[in-house]
Amino acid sequence: MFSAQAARVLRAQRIETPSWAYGNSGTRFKVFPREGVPRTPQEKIDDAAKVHELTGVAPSLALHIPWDRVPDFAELRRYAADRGIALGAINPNVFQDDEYRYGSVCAPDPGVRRKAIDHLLECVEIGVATGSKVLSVWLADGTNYAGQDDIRARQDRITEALTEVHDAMPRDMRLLLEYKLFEPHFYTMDVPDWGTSFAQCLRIGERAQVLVDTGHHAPGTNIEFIVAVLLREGRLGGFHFNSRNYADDDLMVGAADPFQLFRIMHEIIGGGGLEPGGGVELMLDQCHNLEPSVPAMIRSVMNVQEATAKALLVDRAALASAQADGDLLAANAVVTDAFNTDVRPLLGALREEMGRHPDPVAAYRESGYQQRIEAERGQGGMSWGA
Ligand code: LRH
Ligand code: MN
Ligand code: MN
Repeated sequence: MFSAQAARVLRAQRIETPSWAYGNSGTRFKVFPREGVPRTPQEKIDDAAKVHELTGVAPSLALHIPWDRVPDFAELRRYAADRGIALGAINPNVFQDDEYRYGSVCAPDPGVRRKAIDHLLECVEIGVATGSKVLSVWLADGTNYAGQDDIRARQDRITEALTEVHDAMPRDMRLLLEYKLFEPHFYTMDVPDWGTSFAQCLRIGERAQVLVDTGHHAPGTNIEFIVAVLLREGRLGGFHFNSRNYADDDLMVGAADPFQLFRIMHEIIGGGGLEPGGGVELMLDQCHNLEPSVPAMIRSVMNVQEATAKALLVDRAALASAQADGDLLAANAVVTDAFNTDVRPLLGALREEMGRHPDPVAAYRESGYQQRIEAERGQGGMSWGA
């Protein structure tokens, strides 16, 4: 049984799905189009609403601009609200225009930097119209060769640009700065790791925090350690959850290494990140190259829920006492016992209490939604990045 406290946390948990995961995606070798993929941002909202209807814990959708550009964002917000969906993080895109060849806010050319900053400022405005409280900034900026540009000057340019954006945000909006070790650049990325993001956030302002995309680290990086340290500093803004076997694979969260996801949730809970007002955004950032997106999203949301439920089962009193006694085997057993518990029946019961089907994937199959969208939308859906 879950404790009353654990059940409360699970009921209150919110997992945000990304608009781009509902579109077609693939690799640079091939995008295999799928049937039933959304043709418009509105249809992405329809799919997100289905995921929320069946899981009960995914009530918001992150947008990527300009991929999700519409003439009237206030109207899109109303369209979403009518379907029980809020518009979540706004992800500006400063990596796909020809001008960004040598970077966006880090570019040596001040005109290019201005263009990038203006886009970020426009995204703040869009966020005001959509009711979004998070601006998720990922910079593709970097260099490919030693000496290509001045590393420290580029850091200064980030601080200058993002301070301007930060100061233009309404008081209740946060700027989350995402880091990525490599790609698209292969000598330096300008924000390659949590240390750089953290150092920038300290200079940018109080409402700047670090965004951890689980696929953006060197193999073997201890992500939960990063989580613990950032939470302690009050600078863990949130996650882009996904799974990776090699690099930025963007596979379904919890697929490749459910134990890592559990360890991350254990640290988030330990640091108070899931308490009311804890401020840690649990967002997914995935691509579905082969599998249909809606059931894959449902599965992903369930994977995060399962990892959370297991982390909530950790007997923290027993853990603290084993740690105080220096009994590392007992301490480790407390953690692994929780991980090895099958929480699926408990979560099924909780969903029933919340008026949902205990098995959202089965409910999706029974709903006929997939057949309906395939018939209605055919193969002409939107692609990732367009
Ligand atoms: C970069 C990234 C970033 C982008 C998204 C599409 O690899 O993780 O979050 O916005 O992919
Ligand atoms: Mn990401
Ligand atoms: Mn990524």
